[in-house]
Amino acid sequence: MPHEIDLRSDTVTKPTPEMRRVMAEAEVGDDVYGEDPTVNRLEALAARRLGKEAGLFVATGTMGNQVAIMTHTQRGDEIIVESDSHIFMYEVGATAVFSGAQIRQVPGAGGVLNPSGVEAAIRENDIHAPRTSLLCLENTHNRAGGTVTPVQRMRELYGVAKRHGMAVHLDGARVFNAAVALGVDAKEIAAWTDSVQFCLSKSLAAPIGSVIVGSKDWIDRARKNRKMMGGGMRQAGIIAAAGIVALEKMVDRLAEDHENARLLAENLAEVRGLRIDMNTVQTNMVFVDVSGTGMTADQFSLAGLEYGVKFNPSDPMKVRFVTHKDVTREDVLEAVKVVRRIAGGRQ
Ligand code: TLP
Repeated sequence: MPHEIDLRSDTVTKPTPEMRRVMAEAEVGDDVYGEDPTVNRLEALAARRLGKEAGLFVATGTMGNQVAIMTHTQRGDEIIVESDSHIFMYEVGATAVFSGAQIRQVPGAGGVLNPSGVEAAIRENDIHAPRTSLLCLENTHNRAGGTVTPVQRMRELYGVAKRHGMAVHLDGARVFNAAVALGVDAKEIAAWTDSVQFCLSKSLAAPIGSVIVGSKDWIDRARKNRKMMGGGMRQAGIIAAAGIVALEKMVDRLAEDHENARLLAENLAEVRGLRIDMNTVQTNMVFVDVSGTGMTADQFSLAGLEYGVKFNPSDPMKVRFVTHKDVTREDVLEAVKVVRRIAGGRQ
């Protein structure tokens, strides 16, 4: 039986041996008292890497985004997000529950928002209108295909938000993928935001956790909101230790995942019945329209499972493949063979 090839998400990455070792040996304390030296080290490192004053370790990307939204908004505010953003699509309506804010969806092109589209959605100062207080960006953009918003566009969007007195939060679950794809330091992306959430547990392969970064004052307030959400963890240095390795050792290798995604996309694009928008293949994701095979995305994914190749349906007719550190070039070529076999089955 060949080994399983898991392309469902980069969230499936296993911690490296070094991560496990530093977890076992981590110096810890009670983080609610601010006394966990390893958490403090991770938060300071994360802030430095993103060019912000302070950081806050949170359990998940969802928690990071929601603590950030809550810290930026008041109840009844409106926030602008890209129509297909993770915050809107996949966070279980949390913005309504925790922040009492309503979401205004603005469509982007390939996940990239247009400054004039954002500006048009900002509410007038009218007695009937909610206050538009926050713009949320997503870089890389998951549902658009792992697409990248260039630094110049981040800057333009930030300019629009600032002209209207709004804050900018970046859902940077995969901001280091964006930085590697753009060939820039992640700081250059983060410069055009007030806060960033990034995940340690996705392409950077840590087992748990995200960090939010921002100004010192903003992080102080976010820390209180995290506590309210039940996210005040105690000897969290055990997991923060792996996060430090993730930031120090796992960023530079992301280019390899991007090459593997490109290789996968180029090969799958040749398979009859499959359609891929190659323009969207910019980082570690490949979205494939399977409608030409006569199968639904669910059926297609189930067929993959039978051959030990896992990938997720993302839409009724689309499947998503994500490359990551536990998938080699050989695995990618093996997955191509399997997918070709499945696609051929109904022709
Ligand atoms: N994304 C997951 C699923 O929830 C879809 C995945 O497999 O890609 N922002 C972005 C852009 C994300 O892609 C995700 C997770 C999150 C936030 C949330 O992170 P977690 O899962 O840690 O809450």
